[in-house]
Amino acid sequence: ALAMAGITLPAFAAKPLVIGFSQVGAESEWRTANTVSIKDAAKKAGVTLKFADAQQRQENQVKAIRSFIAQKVDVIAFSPVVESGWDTVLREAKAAKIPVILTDRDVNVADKSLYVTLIGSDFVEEGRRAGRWLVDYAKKQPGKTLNIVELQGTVGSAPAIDRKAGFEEVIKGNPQLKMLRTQTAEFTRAKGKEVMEAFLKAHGKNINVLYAHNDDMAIGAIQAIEEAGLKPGKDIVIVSVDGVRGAFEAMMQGKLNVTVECNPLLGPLLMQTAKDVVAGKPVQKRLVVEERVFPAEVAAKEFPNRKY
Ligand code: GYE
Repeated sequence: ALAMAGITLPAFAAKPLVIGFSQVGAESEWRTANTVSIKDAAKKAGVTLKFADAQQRQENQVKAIRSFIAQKVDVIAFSPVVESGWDTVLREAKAAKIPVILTDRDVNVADKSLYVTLIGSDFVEEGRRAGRWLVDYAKKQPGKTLNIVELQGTVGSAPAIDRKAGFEEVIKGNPQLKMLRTQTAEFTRAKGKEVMEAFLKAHGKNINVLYAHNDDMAIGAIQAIEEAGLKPGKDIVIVSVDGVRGAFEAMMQGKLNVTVECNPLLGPLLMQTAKDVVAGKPVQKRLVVEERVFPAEVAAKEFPNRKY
């Protein structure tokens, strides 16, 4: 009937694109928003999404990728929990001629042809932005030394490595800023609270600043600070990354001083890129998303506009 009406459908219309996606886990508000974005975008784009949650374990991601290869999906996409250890499984995907798209986090492989592109943020720049905010803050109290504690993300993950490096680059050589302690809290609220408790026990009122690699750890730490009888955002200045709703709520309560945005809404760009790759269109090796810095002063005004 369509043909009689003069309508022809392209041959591939009947066969939807199949993407196998291996997600890191559900460790943070950011991650949840990222998962929702990818699932929604797949639905809207008519893509069949095979979604696997790795529960923060690389071995689960490797298994998921191997299963996607066995199922002959059209595209494999994943957010690598850590940077290293991907060469073998990515070579297997390449041998099976299945293109690989990285989302959010980078891998450390010698052969860059093992993946098509990385869609995500510039984490080094996020770390620099956090550092620059703190340098400006320190300028307002000349002569005062600020002792910093740092909560790192997942050990070996791109955002933990890069956010640390970017921050250090900016504060290095500043005589007012001194790193007291740095430790991982795995990007979770529970760990953020636990590690902050240990920092407080060891250093108490000597801590002036907390730099957390994500909002969730900052929010966990805020609880620890309050339980220790101190005022988060005042007695201890808090700088974090992501810009999730929970961070805006904390800023509006005066408990968080600034969050550096990291955009999790990568779904639409992933679907478009996957389609382009399968259609043989050239794509850039790196697709970076635009981000801002939100100090507490603008939190109430920006809150209604936030999408995650
Ligand atoms: O900042 C953190 C999440 O890889 C950018 O992972 C992502 C990070 C994000 O757990 O909240």
